[in-house]
Amino acid sequence: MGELMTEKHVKYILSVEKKKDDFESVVMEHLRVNGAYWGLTTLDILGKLDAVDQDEVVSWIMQCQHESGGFGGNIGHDPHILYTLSAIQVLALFDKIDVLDVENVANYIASLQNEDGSFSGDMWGEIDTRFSYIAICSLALLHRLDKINVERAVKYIVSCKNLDGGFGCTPGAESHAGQIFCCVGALAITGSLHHVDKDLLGWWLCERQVKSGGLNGRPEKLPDVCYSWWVLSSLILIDRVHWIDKGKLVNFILDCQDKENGGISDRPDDAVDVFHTYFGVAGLSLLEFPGLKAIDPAYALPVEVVNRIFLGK
Ligand code: GRG
Repeated sequence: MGELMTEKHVKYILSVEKKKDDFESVVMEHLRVNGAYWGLTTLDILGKLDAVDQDEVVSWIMQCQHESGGFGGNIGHDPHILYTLSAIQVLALFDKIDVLDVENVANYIASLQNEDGSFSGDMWGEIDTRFSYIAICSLALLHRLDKINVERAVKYIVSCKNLDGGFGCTPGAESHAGQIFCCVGALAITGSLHHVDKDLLGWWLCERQVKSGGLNGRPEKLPDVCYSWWVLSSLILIDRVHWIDKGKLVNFILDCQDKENGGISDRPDDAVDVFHTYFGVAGLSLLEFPGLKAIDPAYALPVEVVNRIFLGK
């Protein structure tokens, strides 16, 4: 088995946090709350979350909240459900969900549910099963699933199921591994996995593994480290992860490391970024790579954080 450059990845994540005006930082400006979730969860899985100043992070996250209860991607940005989940997840990492006005946040999320059970991402109304997952995951973490109509939310997700066993972003849309994670994750959280044809979906998902050992997101596409998360977590949730070659996938992820400066890229020899570093490390955690904390495949948070929230330990 190859080596995971843990110290270098920690250094890389910490250096990205400090840079404010290089190209990547400017491009990431509106996604900063998502970036915080990716970077901090990576540090936690690597056992290095204490390398950051938690009070500083929590105070900044809270400044990204809008009076509606939702969070923007950065201070002064409009709220969106995408950043709201990341903000809750970051607070969960630090065991700080109690700084939230939970009622206000839960009301914001519930206000985005539509008549047919689907969710919009924000006030402008785009609908996508990503937002269904985010609403369900966020409200579950806040213990406020009772704020929405779960039955209709599940019915909408099931209406996005395709003949190949996969799921798309809206009814009739092509199956895509990212959307499959969202739909399977939401069905798992709501105890509704009986709606999934596990053998059919498992077959589609394990077909995502290509010769190099990496996974793609749909047929005929290139492999990308991020699908190590979207595909693997789904396979684990439907109990079919033994259908792929885990060793080959581990090697593919390790080959995507920048062994000198840290960070992980989408494919070997490409430029690294925080998104792929997170999904590479999270994928290795799902593959039970030695030395990493376990991550929960439905909540995308370390298992110990999920246990603290749901089991109080
Ligand atoms: C908490 C982990 C977590 C997620 C929150 C935002 C979200 C919920 C889920 C996103 C799911 C998704 C759609 C992932 C796919 C991301 C991606 C790499 C899209 C690229 O799509 P294409 O079509 O790429 O550009 P391909 O690989 O098909 O060529």
